[in-house]
Amino acid sequence: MTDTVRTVLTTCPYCGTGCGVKAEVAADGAVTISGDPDHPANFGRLCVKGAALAETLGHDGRLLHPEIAGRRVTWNAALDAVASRFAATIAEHGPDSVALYVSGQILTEDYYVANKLMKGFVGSANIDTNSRLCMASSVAGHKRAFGSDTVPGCYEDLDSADLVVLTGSNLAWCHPILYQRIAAAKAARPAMKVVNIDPRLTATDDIADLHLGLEPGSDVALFAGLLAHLEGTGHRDGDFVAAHTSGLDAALAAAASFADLDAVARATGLAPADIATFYGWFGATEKTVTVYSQGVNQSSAGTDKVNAIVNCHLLTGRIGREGMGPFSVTGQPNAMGGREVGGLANQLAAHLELDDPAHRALVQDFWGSPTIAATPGHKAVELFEAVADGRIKALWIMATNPVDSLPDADRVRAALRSCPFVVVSDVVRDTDTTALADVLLPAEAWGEKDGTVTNSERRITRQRRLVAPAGEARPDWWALAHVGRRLGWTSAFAWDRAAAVFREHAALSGHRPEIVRDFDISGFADLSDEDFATLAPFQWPRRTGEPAPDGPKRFFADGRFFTPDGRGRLIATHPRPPRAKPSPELPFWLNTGRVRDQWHTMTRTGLAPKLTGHIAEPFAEIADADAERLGIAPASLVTIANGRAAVVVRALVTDRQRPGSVFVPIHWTDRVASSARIGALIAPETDPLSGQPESKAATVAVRPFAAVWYGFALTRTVPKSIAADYWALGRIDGGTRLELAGLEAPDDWSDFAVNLFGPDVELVHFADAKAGRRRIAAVRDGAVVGLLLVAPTPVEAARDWLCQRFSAAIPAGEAAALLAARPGGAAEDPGRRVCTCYGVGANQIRKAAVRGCRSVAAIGDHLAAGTNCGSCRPEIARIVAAVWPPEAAVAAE
Ligand SMILES: Nc1nc2c(c(=O)[nH]1)N[C@H]1C(S)=C(S)[C@@H](COP(=O)(O)OP(=O)(O)OC[C@H]3O[C@@H](n4cnc5c(=O)[nH]c(N)nc54)[C@H](O)[C@@H]3O)O[C@H]1N2
Ligand SMILES: Nc1nc2c(c(=O)[nH]1)N[C@H]1C(S)=C(S)[C@@H](COP(=O)(O)OP(=O)(O)OC[C@H]3O[C@@H](n4cnc5c(=O)[nH]c(N)nc54)[C@H](O)[C@@H]3O)O[C@H]1N2
Ligand code: SF4
Ligand SMILES: [Mo]
Repeated sequence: MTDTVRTVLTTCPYCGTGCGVKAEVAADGAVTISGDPDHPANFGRLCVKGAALAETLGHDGRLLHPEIAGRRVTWNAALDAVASRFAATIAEHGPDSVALYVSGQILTEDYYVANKLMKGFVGSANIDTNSRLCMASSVAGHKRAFGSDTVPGCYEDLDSADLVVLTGSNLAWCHPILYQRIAAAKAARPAMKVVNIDPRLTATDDIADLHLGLEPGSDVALFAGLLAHLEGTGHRDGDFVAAHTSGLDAALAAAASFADLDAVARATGLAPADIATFYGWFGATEKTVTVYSQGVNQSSAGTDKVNAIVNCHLLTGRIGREGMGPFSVTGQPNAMGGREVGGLANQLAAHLELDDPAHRALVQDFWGSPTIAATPGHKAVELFEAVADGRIKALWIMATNPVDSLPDADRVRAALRSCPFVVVSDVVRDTDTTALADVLLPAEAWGEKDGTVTNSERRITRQRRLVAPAGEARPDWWALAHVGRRLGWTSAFAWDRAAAVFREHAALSGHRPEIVRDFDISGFADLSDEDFATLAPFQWPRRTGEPAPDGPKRFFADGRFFTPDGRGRLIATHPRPPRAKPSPELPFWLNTGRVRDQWHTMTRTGLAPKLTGHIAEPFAEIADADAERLGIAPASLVTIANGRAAVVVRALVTDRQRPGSVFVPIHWTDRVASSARIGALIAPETDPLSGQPESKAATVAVRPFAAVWYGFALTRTVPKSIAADYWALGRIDGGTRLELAGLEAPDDWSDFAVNLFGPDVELVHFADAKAGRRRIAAVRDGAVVGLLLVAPTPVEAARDWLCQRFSAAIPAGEAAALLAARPGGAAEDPGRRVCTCYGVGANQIRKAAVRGCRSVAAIGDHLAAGTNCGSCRPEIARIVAAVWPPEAAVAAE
């Protein structure tokens, strides 16, 4: 052990929970990560992704210096190129011919500068962000209801609620620390209830008292029915509604057709009894929090879904008080910060409105800018359409990977190919998007960058530097500011440090306070550099002269909203099915989303061997009945296709999926799989108000992928090319793991193996009695550098055991034992990795259960599994439940 020399408090760069991280940096540079025990978002806990952050700090794969057309250049040359091309394009074609496409993963300081540059100086609102794919419907819904984009509540409400309704949220995997907070509250107060509304069963159902597996896209009907029910059963808070809201009659009239449970049942596909249970609990429970995420936002009816939920809280006056309220949980670490600086094409900085002349005058006056954008710019999907048809001729993409994450992703790729000038700022050299850049700008990554982010409960926390920037990486705000200076706006972009940008942002939020807005942190406008360095997490607002509050901040308990008449608005919502409809040609719904241990396009989590063990391949969850009907065997491969594109992924046949739907994760890109970019199958259909794409309800056909051979391989180095129709790779300690398959057998397996392992290896073929099976080892200098197992059906092997063995050097003599693909002698196959923290596999958990561990706690005592970050507890619970009927397990808890 090396002595700890420095402790740095910072924030996790993944989900919007915004957990505080304690990084201990040793004298030799080694970094140890743990949760910050004093951070109010997590009180010391971290999920697996946060806990594995140290594994992502290496420089492997990083973009280390600027490049133009693939050649290394100086920062000066790169910035000159960007500025001169933007200037020339603006001069010739006007300000709207250029655009910025940024991300909820840059810091507030970066975002502030990007927005100032485009809206105040270039004079175009053509700046949009991947938050359009993520939070736009919540923003639009909040604004309709509250007159401002305000999240009313805070995390403490999850501790004290008596009913938590989760809708369109796989909280257990996507916000694990918030999920565990609810689980802990429920364990302490078993009367607390949890309802989970999701078309499929997920890990989140582990704590749910009721699962409502509704028809995709039917949330509006469910919540309109709830509104009618609450009104009809006397749950209206008459005083609150009369004094503080508007729109009641219209909202009730729109909901009237769902006053009858059978009508809701028809619209949602749910059993009337389950709907009645949900409505009954909601009506009877004052302290109710409704948590929602992408199952709500990513819909062509996303804004109506949000307002249908918020309506129920306004009607019952359950908002802004302890333990209650609608709660939009944000996805990215700085989704909220981006909204605060006006990162969306239809917003202005500091929660001011682009279409309000007084607001524009306020911001322009503060910036002292020559111009200010007066009309909204293109929202993400339209923005790339404008790139495709040549209206946008110069585009700067920052901290997002649109070639994978936008709908109609192949068209996005084509649009970027055709765009005359593409700049990409990233931390990683090779992504599906950097491949199309004219100019690449290396950004400081997490652990290097310095500034602030805002989490889902409006808490602003510092991200601090713990290690030196890799190569020539610079802050994103710095690159933007230097282009601003080169465009001639020297003093407006003169900052020399993040603290200076933060001060300006804080000052703008309080400029001309007579124009009242929710977001105001002007109390920090004069923060010194030293105070910025030690700034403790705080919740906004924090107005000038306002003392720090004792407890958490909530909005609207006083009934004052930010609408012109100060009233909260109930909105008439209209159920609308998704734009696509299953047809004989495309009979399945395609639902997309996330897995526990990966983050989006895997550029960072994909680097951590620890995180690839949980799920190592792209997959499609498909209902058993559908699989049987289509002749899809478990663990075989399937093609999922529609008129736009096709992917090939592993079939995960399960009883937790709705028949008629498949779920495919969003994480696998062309960097790590042969064909798994699911964004290419999503239609560019958007919500009319928010512009957010319908990423959860495309239609597809599913058919078996007629593989004649399947393979599993381990290699020391990443293969340069892989001659297989299907492949997916994942990093492991000491190498790479590969899943392979082909529609035809290679002519020569030796050639295939050499292609995979490199020309300088010696191949050892082992005989296999069974037809179609092959076992090949690659040996170099007396050590095994590669293993290949081939079979006519999906390869059965103790994969985790093999990966673990491969992490150390293997003498050539052991190749045969390894190629048996199972531990020999007394050793046992641990099975698929379930607990990432302690490396415990499914077989080990099952065995412990068979031997008498009847609960997650007992498994924890026995194997330690589930006792660190806790992210795997729902999966452990399922394994235990399969061995012990639920009643028996509960009785033993
Ligand atoms: N592990 C991990 N965590 C993450 C991320 C990650 O990449 N990996 N990303 C972060 C980001 S940016 C975001 S935005 C969040 C997203 O967090 P979540 O929104 O929780 O995640 P998703 O998996 O996208 O979708 C949630 C659920 O919506 C359901 N759903 C689909 N259609 C409908 C519908 O019509 N109605 C309802 N009620 N539900 C539906 C899906 O089945 C899915 O289980 O996660 C954040 N956290
Ligand atoms: N079908 C479907 N599509 C979806 C979704 C879905 O559920 N289904 N979800 C949508 C949602 S909610 C989201 S948030 C998006 C996410 O989609 P993306 O934003 O495209 O995904 P990321 O992999 O997070 O991309 C971030 C990129 O920024 C780089 N990066 C990381 N840190 C920095 C930094 O500090 N500076 C710079 N310059 N670069 C950095 C990373 O290496 C990576 O290349 O996907 C959306 N697309
Ligand atoms: S829940 Fe996990 S991913 Fe999200 S902020 Fe906390 S540690 Fe990071
Ligand atoms: Mo997101």
